[in-house]
Amino acid sequence: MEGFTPWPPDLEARYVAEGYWGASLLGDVLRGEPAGLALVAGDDRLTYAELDRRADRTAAGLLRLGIRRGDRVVLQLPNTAGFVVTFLALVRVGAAPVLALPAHRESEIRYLCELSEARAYVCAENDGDFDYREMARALPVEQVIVDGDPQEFTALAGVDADPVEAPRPEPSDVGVFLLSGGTTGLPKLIPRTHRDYVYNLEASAGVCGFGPETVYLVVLPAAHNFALACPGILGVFATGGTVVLAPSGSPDDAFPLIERERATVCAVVPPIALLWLDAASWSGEDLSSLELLQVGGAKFAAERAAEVPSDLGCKVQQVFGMAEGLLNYTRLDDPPELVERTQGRPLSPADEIRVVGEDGAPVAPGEVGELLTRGPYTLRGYYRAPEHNARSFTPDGFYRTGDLVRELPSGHLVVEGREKDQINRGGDKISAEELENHLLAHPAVHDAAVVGVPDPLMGERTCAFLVVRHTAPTLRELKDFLRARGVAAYKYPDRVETVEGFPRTPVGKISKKALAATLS
Ligand code: OOB
Repeated sequence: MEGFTPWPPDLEARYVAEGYWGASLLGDVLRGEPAGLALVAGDDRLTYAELDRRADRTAAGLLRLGIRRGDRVVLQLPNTAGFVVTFLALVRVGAAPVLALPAHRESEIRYLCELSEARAYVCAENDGDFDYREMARALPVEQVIVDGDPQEFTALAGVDADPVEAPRPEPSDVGVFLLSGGTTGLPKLIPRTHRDYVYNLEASAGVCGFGPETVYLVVLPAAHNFALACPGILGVFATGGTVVLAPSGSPDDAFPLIERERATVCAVVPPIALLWLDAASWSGEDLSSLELLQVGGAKFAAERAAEVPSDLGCKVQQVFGMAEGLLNYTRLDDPPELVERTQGRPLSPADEIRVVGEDGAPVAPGEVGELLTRGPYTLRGYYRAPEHNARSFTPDGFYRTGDLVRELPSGHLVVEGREKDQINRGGDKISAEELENHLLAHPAVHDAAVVGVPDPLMGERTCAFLVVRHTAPTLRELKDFLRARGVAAYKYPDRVETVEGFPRTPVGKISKKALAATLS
């Protein structure tokens, strides 16, 4: 595929020879007993046989609509059976889903459609007051498929036909596009091949002990890498367990489902883990089925991690991952100090890790430096982004994560901070530059600098420092302005501060450290 950077031939040969890359495709991950329960979503309860059949019929329906191997389709659905079925159908056809989050709005979705030259856009009817179909009218795609009342578009329920023989994708094809958290003006697309993503989810399922008895509750958006494949929904399917979809991570939604379905595992971001730790003491639900709480996406404090076994009655696992690839997990048999105080160690023996200083040379063992990595499931380049790739990778193909870490003798990593210009708001990533560009479009804004400020629940919240032309816009006005521009709500600033000018570093760059320091 044009715009995709493959692994060099020597590494490809090695990953195949050593068994990291096999011949399985993402569409073949349904490995449970045909009569076993695969998916619980709202009132839907689908066995493996039923889910398999629905995915096949939807795949045939997509083919009939003219969607083919090698196409891209922007997929934006909440945690519903429709998401799971459509994802499986697309990867079976070999049309790569571009996994948008339900929170994304026109600014993000239009860009994804344009960059990927998507053949189709799949959405729900609405998200609260927001009508996806109205947005879809303005999108540059030939076809819009709606899970629900389609209005003038195509209903997902009608994308249905008798299964037909069709060309299958190759394991080396791009199977799915994930979104990067973003550090530049626009988010990037991460191409994941069938074989690298299958390895990602199968190896993860092994490390996390998933099997036919696993009942996995999904509270994060299913389109997020963590919930999808670490080991996630696909890791459950590959090992024969049951996936239960929840609409959100709030204890009101999640706890009754844990009790009713006897959920054994769940993946959460730290703010959800904190809510659960609080709610467990007063909630009436029976959470005794829970065996493992995976926490990742942002740093989880050691003190809180230590409370999980006593307060929630299950093991905790820290997960330091990224859509770009590399996953670090604390292991189920790691001693408590490692589980509580580290963010895990790499999933694969073939993951290569370097911790480097500003000069690019490795730091002394145990010192803090930037984490660089390459391996059998870490991208070699963002999709159609040559200039950005030149900066994001070393000449020998290591991805520059922008994360500052310390490596322990055991190989476990401790995340110490970040070099990239990004805010991590409770696991949601916000590119400072992207938000600054939106703010600069406001007529009263002369200059903008966006920084993260520490927050006990979210880890960080977003503060926009503005140099204004005349009257300063209020936070309310800024949010309305961003909403009108079609920006996802999680990117709205939490706080706005007006300043005369920005502090600068010796080389003349805005000093975001100094700006952030003015708040404390
Ligand atoms: C996950 O993926 P992304 O792509 O949304 O974000 C990746 C970035 C990392 O580079 C790091 O800055 C941060 O999120 N991060 C963590 C962390 N897990 C991710 N920072 C500190 N501690 C952690 N445990 O966030 C993601 C993907 C797969 C599994 C889990 C998380």
